[in-house]
Amino acid sequence: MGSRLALDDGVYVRDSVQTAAKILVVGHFAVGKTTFIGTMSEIPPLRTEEVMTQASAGIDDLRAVPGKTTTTVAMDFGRLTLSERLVLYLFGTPGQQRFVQVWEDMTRGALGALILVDPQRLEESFAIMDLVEHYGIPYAIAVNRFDGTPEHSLDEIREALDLLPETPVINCDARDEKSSADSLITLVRYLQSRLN
Ligand SMILES: Nc1nc2c(ncn2[C@@H]2O[C@H](COP(=O)(O)OP(=O)(O)O)[C@@H](O)[C@H]2O)c(=O)[nH]1
Ligand SMILES: [Mg+2]
Repeated sequence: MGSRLALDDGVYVRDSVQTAAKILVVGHFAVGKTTFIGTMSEIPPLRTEEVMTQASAGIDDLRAVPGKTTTTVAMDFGRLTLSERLVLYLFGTPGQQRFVQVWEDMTRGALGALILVDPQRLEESFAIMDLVEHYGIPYAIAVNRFDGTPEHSLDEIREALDLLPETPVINCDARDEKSSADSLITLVRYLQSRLN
């Protein structure tokens, strides 16, 4: 009965699932983390956003995103059953420096990270990459191209971010289910290849 329910409404994890992996979805302010987890999660995503306060003045640069009035203070959370046997728990983690304690907690037990980058604001991704590397978490780069963004090739982005040759770099539209799923699959394959 339980498994029938699970397949019917997707609320419960299927009986066949053997592995649950904790994956971080990280990136600088307004790069698309909440959108990505909202697109991918099969359960209603948990969001903790609040109207930006004085604390974020000067840290969250709103000039690049007019109309954005909230910022994620803690995290987004979602779940995705990737195959019969593998379920991913997605944790969207803010990059702002004032959330260092959140990072300490979030990185514990994380298998890998998907780092979302905006090609127009690449320099803002360095601090995030430093944090992920500091915690020793393997990662893939998902290039979230916002409308009107000039085309940079993935090789140009790889060079600008000074990535290792094996680090996966993929295009990703966080609003699109297939595109977002492809980037997660790329990350999971990379993580698996490191285990072999
Ligand atoms: N064009 C485009 N806009 C996006 C994409 N992903 C997110 N957005 C928009 O960018 C803004 C910031 O996204 P959000 O998910 O809140 O960013 P977060 O701060 O990283 O959680 C929102 O208005 C989204 O609708 C994308 O892939 N392409
Ligand atoms: Mg957010």
